[in-house]
Amino acid sequence: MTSDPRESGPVPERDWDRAVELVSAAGEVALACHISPDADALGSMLAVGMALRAEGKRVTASFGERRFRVPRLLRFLPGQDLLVEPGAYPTAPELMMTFDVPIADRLGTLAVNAGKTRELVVIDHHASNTGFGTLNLVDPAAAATAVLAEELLVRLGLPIGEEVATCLYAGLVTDTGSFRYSSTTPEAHVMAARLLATGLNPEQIAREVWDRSPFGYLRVLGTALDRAVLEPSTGPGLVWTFVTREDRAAQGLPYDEVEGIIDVVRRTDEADVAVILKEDDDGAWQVSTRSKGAVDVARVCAALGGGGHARAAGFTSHLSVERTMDSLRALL
Ligand SMILES: [Mn+2]
Repeated sequence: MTSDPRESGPVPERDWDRAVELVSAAGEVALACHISPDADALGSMLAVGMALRAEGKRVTASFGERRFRVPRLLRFLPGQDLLVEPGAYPTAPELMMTFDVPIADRLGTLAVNAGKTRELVVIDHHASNTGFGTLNLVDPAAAATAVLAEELLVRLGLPIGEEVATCLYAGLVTDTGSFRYSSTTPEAHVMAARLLATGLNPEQIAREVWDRSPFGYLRVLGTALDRAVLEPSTGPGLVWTFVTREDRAAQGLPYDEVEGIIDVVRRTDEADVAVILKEDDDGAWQVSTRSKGAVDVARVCAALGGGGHARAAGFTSHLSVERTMDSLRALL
């Protein structure tokens, strides 16, 4: 597996042409993004969905989770009336498109539908993408899937208004960490400028995705920080903590509200790698990892059944906290 995006290069022209042909010819399009959607996955999907619907196409959009629920911090995204529960999704759609999904597993229950579609167009920027589509528009050098979603809309000749732009901008701004991560290219800023010109509200988007939480979050954050452990001699330095179901239940905090804790933990100067284990409502541990660059956490997480990017990746563990950390330490 390569982690250097420069080795893969951009999407070939013939693949873009084929995508335009497929989408133009379709009367009905089924869209899907990865389970536990982030702003890039959901935003890219809704942006394309709204633009295609405005063209008169029948559009369905979803993600394959048994407990289908849009995370609270993404509910401001326009176009959510396109969403259907995975049970109401077309069983064998003629044309299906996936957004920000590196492997079919991350489609959750919709992987079954994807297996029955005639054409499966995969739009993604993960270097680890397995190319599970009949057509794969994958560019690991793209700062976000939203970059590729925008390009598709431009190539289709579809207008990008304020609502579509809001969804694309949410994906771009979160996947670049507000234009701070290594994915921040001149192209990313130029794209942001194009989107801002539609009149979208960057202050509102930033507040929704980063700067608000219920009060109970402060308590759970405090508990997680209290528990944080620094292991300077593990690999290039490790800092880690965990949040249990009980921690959240005591504050009435849903799972997706604790996603941002890793951004506090990863500040630690003495550690190159930061890890948080978050117990979900089913009792499984959702493990998020971040690296400052010395360790490719996508490879570490792939070895444990997960995936992601070199500097931000994750996996699911059904072991205890201690045993999960042991298997992680062994790989660091
Ligand atoms: Mn992404």
